[in-house]
Amino acid sequence: MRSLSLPRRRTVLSAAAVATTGAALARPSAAAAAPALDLPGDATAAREIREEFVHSWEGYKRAAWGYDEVRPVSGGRNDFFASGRTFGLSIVEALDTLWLMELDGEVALSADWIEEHLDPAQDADVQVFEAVIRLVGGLLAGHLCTGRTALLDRCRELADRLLPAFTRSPTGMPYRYVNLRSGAVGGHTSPLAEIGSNIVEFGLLSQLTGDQKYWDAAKRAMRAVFDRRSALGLLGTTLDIETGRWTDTTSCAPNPPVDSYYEYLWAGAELFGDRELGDWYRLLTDAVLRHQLEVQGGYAWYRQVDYATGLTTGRTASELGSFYPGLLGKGGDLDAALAYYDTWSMLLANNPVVPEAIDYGSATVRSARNDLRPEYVNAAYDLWMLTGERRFKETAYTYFAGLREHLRVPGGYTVAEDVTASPLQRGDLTPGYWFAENPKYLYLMFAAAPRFDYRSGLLSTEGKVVRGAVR
Ligand code: DMJ
Repeated sequence: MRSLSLPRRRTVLSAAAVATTGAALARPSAAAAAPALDLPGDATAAREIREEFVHSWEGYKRAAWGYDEVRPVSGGRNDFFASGRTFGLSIVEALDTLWLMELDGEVALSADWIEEHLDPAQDADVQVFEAVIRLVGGLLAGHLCTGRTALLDRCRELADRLLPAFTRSPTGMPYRYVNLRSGAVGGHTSPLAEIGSNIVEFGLLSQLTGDQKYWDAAKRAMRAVFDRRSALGLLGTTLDIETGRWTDTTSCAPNPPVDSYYEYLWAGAELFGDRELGDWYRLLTDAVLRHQLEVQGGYAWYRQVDYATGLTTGRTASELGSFYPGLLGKGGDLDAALAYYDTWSMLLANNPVVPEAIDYGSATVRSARNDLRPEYVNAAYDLWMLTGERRFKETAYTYFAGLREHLRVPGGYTVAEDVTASPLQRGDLTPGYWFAENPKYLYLMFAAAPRFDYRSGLLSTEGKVVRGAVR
């Protein structure tokens, strides 16, 4: 196990944080996250980010057009959902990013491909969660951005084929897999993110079609999870969706595989004005802050605890959990948000490309991979949208520069197998979410994008524009 240098900093009590959490939080400071490089002007940064997006997009088009994902080093392709099947995932993921960046020829090419080739009735067992946030969300965003009704029609057909996962479940919590052709369902042990990250996409679909069934299915699943909280107000990690019993009672928020359940409580309340979802978010978040937040070395972390006792079971921090500062900020816990953002900025300052998971208790690396993930820069975008503070642009640009230096290859951008090796060991995949997320958050921060309403704009967990497209 590789060790990790986690610098300490002086702990300063934050009255607000102590009042709500009982923990001693370091007061967030711009100095703690000071970047090592100069920030170019906004227009220059936006141009650079757009160029890098186009570089990866052209790499995908050259080697893997029409397939789900590109392997940018070997020039190979990856089927994301099912072997031998394609949904053109990267095209669907990229569509609204292309539109925001005003790459209109590419928008037309992509939307045409989707209308002509994307088959939502394939004989494929797809993972419901991934299909909802990536494909349903991508088609919805594509429709909202371009106005093309065929994208909405395709989206509705796909959602109808996913619905048996919800309607055949005795608890309303969805099965993990559904066959798009036969409607056969499978996978009854499911983590919270997969059960409860549907309401943004399904709620929008209900609004756009006037058919309540999508919203009802998503809300019922979210309620079923909330109803199973412990007396402490904590949730576990996985449930048997047939019996309704917990199969893992560890509260691992804000890490995967529960992360976006919490995100969609807030987003559902925000997007649809659903007060119940907002109340659930508040109650569950208060419990996470009270029982899981701790300070080590002057930095804020979230330990894993048993949901019934609150006793510590682990001290892993996953890169996927670095979205949490953004959610905390949007939910009104700005002190806690800034403190956790500082933690991740410190990790970034010490590792130009951060590892996938660490154990902050033992200061060791749990997974040395980097999957080209967007969560840290998603938080930077959220906190910049909330506060307008320049330091979020600075740290976001530091993140961008690290990726450009280490993960850029002639065929686009790639994941890393080992960020602790010297030199860093690259892998061979551009994940579909890259086209939906990392460059979009960065671009929106620097570009003053005319097609995005910065006052009302809202992005899904997969970075899709679900509100604020200006046509
Ligand atoms: C994306 O698919 C989404 O952001 C999801 O919510 C979890 N993370 C991946 C990318 O890391």
